[in-house]
Amino acid sequence: MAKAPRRNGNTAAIHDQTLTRGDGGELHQRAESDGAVLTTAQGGPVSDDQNSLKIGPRGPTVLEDFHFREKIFHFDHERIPERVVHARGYGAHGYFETYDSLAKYTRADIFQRAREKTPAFVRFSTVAGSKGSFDLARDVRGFAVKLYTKEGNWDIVGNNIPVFFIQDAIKFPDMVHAVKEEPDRAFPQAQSAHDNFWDFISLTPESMHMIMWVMSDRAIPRSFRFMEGFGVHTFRFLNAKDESTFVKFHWKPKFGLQSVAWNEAVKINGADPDFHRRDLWQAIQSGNFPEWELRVQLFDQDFADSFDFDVLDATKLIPEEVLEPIPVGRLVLDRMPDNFFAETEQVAFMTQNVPPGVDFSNDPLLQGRNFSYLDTQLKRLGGPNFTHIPINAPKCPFNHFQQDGHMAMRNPVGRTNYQPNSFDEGPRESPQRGFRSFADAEAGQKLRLRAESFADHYSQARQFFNSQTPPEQRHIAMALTFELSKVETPVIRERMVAHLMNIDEGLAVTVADRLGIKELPRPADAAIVPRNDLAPSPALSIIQNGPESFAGRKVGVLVSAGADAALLKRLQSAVEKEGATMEVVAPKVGGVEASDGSWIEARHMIDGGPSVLFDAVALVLSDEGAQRLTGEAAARDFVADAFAHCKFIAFTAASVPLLQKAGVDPKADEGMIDLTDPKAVAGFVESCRKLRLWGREMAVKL
Ligand code: HDE
Repeated sequence: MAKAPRRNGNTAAIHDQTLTRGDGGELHQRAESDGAVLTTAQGGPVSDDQNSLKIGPRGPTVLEDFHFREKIFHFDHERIPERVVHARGYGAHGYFETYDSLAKYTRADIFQRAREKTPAFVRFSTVAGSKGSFDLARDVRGFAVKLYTKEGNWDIVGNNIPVFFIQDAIKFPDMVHAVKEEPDRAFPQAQSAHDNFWDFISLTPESMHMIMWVMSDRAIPRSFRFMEGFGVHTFRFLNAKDESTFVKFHWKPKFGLQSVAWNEAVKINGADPDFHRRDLWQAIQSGNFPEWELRVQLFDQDFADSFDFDVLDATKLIPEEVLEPIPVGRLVLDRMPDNFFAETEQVAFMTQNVPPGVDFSNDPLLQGRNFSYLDTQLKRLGGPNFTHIPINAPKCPFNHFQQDGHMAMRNPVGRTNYQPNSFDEGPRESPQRGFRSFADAEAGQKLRLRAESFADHYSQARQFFNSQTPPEQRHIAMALTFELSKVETPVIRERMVAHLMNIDEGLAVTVADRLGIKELPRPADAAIVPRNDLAPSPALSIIQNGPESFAGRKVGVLVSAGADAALLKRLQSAVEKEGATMEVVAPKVGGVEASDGSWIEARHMIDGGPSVLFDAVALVLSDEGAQRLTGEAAARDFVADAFAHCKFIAFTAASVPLLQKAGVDPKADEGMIDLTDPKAVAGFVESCRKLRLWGREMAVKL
């Protein structure tokens, strides 16, 4: 047997499943021959881990059994509080590579040298659901990046949506209470489609812009790899002369944007609740490293003063067409954590972690976050020494006089634990190298106020809607209808339609009609008349920012016994040439015998590999196989769903009976690709670059 792996010289060995036999005899022999003896946490060797210590074979367990007590005690305390928001998440390691020096704008060390590589850890998340919820909830995605710079950790704790629901941090607990499960019944889980959420939203007009994003396909991404990230707030860069430039951070995915259809999301949650996790895991493990480009929108006070909206208002964005984001570096994720708990669960992101040369703006949301993130770590990680946990520790030298507390792992040596001191011991502050805040002049009355400049709640919501392609606009209308149809209180539905009237009357009419609202409400009172003159911003659309490539995507091929082996080989090589992958779905997971007698391994049986798990599908069936599958609901669903979700479908002539039985016309549109023509394989992969044939949607009427 192979040697049990050891970690970092730790004696705790990870042993083979077969070692957990009832009597433990085999375990003894193997462990001893490997030199890895099971011990207690105190290091004491354990003689029997299968039976507790008893008085006689049928007698009581004795309190004296310290190994038993230690084992159960530790197990009882395995859980730490989940994050109050963003509980469900998945992380990976990687690096950030700086393109060119940005010294003109910032003195942050990370931006001083071209091609500098900085270690990074990223955690993606949903917001509303608890830790065990499913990945394809309609929700904002967290996009939190920790950069271990040479001047300390810099956390850009962002989302995949560039604006937020609220303008002032004091509303955050209300907003989160409203979206999470209702407190009396404890449902719905990981869903915004319920009364409390829409009640709060319909009473909070500042959330309308964000609501447009959350009802769009941005909230149901196909993969973490295919979504953007945004720092959301306006930050500052400070250069060596302490001159300030405002900055907004945008992460652009190398593989382009892509989302799924809502009907598909619902089914993915059933078929694979870990869809996003698995996707990231598979991509990184197979060496297809996800990548994003960091782009920055840089602007000065004059731009801020003349811009249409207040740059301190997190419900507004600066369109990329108005202020072009400049590429400054790339983020590559190339390694999964060794241990989910140690790294992804314990990682503590904090907005206030900024290096010298990066500073905050007065955005009242950011100001509130700078308190919350430190506070939350104390609760979750149990004490003030959470920076001693390896994932949170800086990777640069650090020296301070903080000491003691629960679980202190790094303890000072020597006599002086204060400064100034007479012994010339210990670190000293550095006015040159240390963090300096921008010396902005602040004045005013102390009041609980919302700036007048934050008062326009509809114009950018309208601009977002106007920037979408027709299919994307349809999806927004469908999402609003779906969500509001789950709201049991009619007045909340109507109040929402009244807000939509200020965003787009056509949208309001469609939603009202689909909800069965007989009389269209008056537009909601608006503090500022919504503007009509904001130019559409194509950067806000997913479809207009597609990759024009199928790289990183997945084809599911449904096969049966007697499938054309040569065709499958051609398909596989064309898909792989494109940088995509192919997975075989067969009646039995063991696989099928192909036409030439070769054996084709399958990845899924049909029930376990529904077409919602793939970006495109192919049917490579024999005459007999197709006939047989016409009688199987899972096979018919495979085809019908792929068609309904506007996917490209390639098929052999023999597969036509299954298409027909599933109600799909083999000649329905250009998304149906007959593989009879030998050139069709290449044509199929080329078509897949469009990702979806949204034009089909009107015919399908999902
Ligand atoms: Fe957070 N947020 N947030 N948030 N947030 C947390 O911190 C908070 C906001 C975001 O993967 C918590 O460690 C307040 C905006 C992400 O570990 C908590 C406000 C944006 C993550 C917290 C906001 C975010 C969090 C919960 C209103 C996008 C997950 C656990 C002012 C720019 C990070 C924790 C991870 C997590 C507070 C609003 C992003 C409670 C008070 C806006 C990605 O501290």
